[in-house]
Amino acid sequence: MQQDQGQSPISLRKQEGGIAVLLVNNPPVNALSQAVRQGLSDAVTQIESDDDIKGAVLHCEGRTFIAGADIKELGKPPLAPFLPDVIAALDQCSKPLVAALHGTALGGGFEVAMGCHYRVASPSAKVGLPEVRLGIIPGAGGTQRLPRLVGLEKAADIITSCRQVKMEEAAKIGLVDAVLKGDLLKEACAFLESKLAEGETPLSISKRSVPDWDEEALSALEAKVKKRARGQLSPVKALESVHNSANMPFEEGMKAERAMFLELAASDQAAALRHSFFGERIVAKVPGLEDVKARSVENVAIIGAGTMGSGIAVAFADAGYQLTVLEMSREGLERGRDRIAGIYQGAVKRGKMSQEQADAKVASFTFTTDMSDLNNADLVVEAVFEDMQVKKDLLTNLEAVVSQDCILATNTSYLDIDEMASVLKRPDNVIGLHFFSPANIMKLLEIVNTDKTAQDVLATAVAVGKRLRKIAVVAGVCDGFIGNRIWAKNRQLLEFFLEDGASVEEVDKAMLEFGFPMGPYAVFDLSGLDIAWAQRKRKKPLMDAAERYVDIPDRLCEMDRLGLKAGKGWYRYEEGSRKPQPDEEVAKVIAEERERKQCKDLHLTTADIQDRVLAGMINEGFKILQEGIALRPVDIDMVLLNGYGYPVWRGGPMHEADRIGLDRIVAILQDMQSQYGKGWEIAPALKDYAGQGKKVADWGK
Ligand code: 3H9
Repeated sequence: MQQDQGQSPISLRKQEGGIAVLLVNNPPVNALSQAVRQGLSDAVTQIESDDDIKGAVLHCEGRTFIAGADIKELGKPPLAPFLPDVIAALDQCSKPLVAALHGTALGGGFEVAMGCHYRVASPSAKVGLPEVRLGIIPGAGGTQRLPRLVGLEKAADIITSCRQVKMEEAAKIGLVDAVLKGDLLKEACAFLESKLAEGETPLSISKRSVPDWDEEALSALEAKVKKRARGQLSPVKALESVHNSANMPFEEGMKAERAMFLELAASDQAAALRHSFFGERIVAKVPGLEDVKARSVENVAIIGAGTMGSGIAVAFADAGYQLTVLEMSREGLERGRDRIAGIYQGAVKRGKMSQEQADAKVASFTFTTDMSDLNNADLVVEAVFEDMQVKKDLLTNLEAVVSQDCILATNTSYLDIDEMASVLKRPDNVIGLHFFSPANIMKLLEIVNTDKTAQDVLATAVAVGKRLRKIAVVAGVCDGFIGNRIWAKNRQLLEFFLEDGASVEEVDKAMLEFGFPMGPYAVFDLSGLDIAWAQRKRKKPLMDAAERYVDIPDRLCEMDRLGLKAGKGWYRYEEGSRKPQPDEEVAKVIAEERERKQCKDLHLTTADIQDRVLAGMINEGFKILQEGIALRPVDIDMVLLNGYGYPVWRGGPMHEADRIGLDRIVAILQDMQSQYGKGWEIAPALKDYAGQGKKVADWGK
């Protein structure tokens, strides 16, 4: 018997034996929209009042169990019925309810499951409470029920890490009561039948008490979470709410959780994190490619097995592609193979794979020095030395060997790919795939679309980016594309600060307080100062003589201060230590340069430094948009968040521009322009937008 409730995404179907199936159908991920909440609420009333129903199984159509609240509704005034009340109704239902989980039961979805008396799941299901990642805390009992189910420490870990727990662990720690193979719905009904036959319904989780916990382990976890939060509020608030579960009666803990949830949901941080959530998905949708068919890619070749090439090769292999790695010499190839084996060895050490799996992975690669071995490649990524002629020669040789349809990708981080492709017969097969180091770990991939790149080549790159599970952002050709172009400008600014009176440590402190994981000068030391030095040498002759140039980094390089690897750079490092220590020698070079150039001390405060960094990025962002290098403002944000350590809870510079107001950004930039001169002109589009009272969010509308 079927009792559909009109257009509701919820239906209730009664089966033989008094079992009802409560079905959710709200594609794509069964999010808890108002209609779903209303439907669930009505269904529980019906289950309660219908004497024929002895218990019910809650199941979802489609690829997943409920994946949480509808994120589009968060930040707006909540609409009744509220989720905590709906879950309270499940929790208090006098008839046993079984949540049958498949796919990803996340956030409000898992909170709904914890409102049921039993949770059963298919073996591939995953559960979790990832709300912290959206700048909120679980707001429908997650912080109160989970500790009662698995204890304070595990609850704090699951909630603050946002991780998805697989069934092996979930069953072990009691997140689910049974993992069921075969047809989930059928098995879940059989499970309920057997429980009904036993005649006992367990206490709902809200009625249970929090198990004893290890105070020391909990404090250690809390300290780690607070340190990692770096200015983000939600993890810290989540800990507080989890703690409440042990110190307050359930109802009181729920009230405190709701208050925190509502406050956080309306915060700037949550708005920024929602921007990031949707931004990651928007960048994957490239306008104009809707009807373009991607080419098929299975065989991938990587040329050059240095640090970058090896990381790229592993990224592809981990996504299931068939890999060939080419090096020019046998020695180079051996070193490359060792590097790749080393990456997998690291995974073995971290317990991510067994030795056998690592060995099998390495054995699955073809290593060669013979270019003709690339004749069956669908895609070749070159990661050789950053030199235009070297790359042109390589691509020309390559084109003669590979098939007509083979895509030729370059991993260059700043060279002109239009020029690179100009020597080829089929420049339309060329595209940039700019990975970030370590390429098998970093989320960002810039896909660089040249003037001649064929549409289906671009569509293929986007599809490959998705399969690699990267945040793949399409960019146009210019020096540094999106990310490195903004970063190069920012680097200039960081150097100006030194001439204008700030110390290396003050600049780093300001950026740490902004929320970057490390100070930029400490990062420069970590990656080595020589690459940027080589680039400055390349660019200096092309620079307008009127542009301000800071000689301090060149002087440090000339003094062999090449960063951590040399034991000294912007900081000095004790033997065997990676901890940056301020160095008098650097302070002396800075003082000499200030003296030589007669620089005025601008007495920049931490806030001045932060404002200028942000305004500088926004200005360059507008220039990039005007030139069509980035498709949309959100693409710029996704590059900075995923490749440059920009704090995700800020949402990215273009998002922040609207929070701060373009008028204020223009005012900061006017000061900067008057002090820095040439090269620091305000982007015309930014001026226009500020003048017309428009927002970045209006771009393209
Ligand atoms: C919460 O639950 C708060 C409660 O504690 C308290 C409330 C009072 N809402 O990622 P995909 C869309 S907070 C709205 O490409 P996948 C997504 O935008 C929530 N939309 O698929 C995309 O749309 P489009 C806690 C959502 O298979 C489409 O669905 N939950 C939501 O790679 C497909 O998504 C979470 O944080 C949503 N909740 O991954 C889970 N989820 O096609 C967030 C997805 O137009 N979601 N969409 O671009 C995820 O982590 C992944 O989407 C998931 C599927 C793993 C589920």
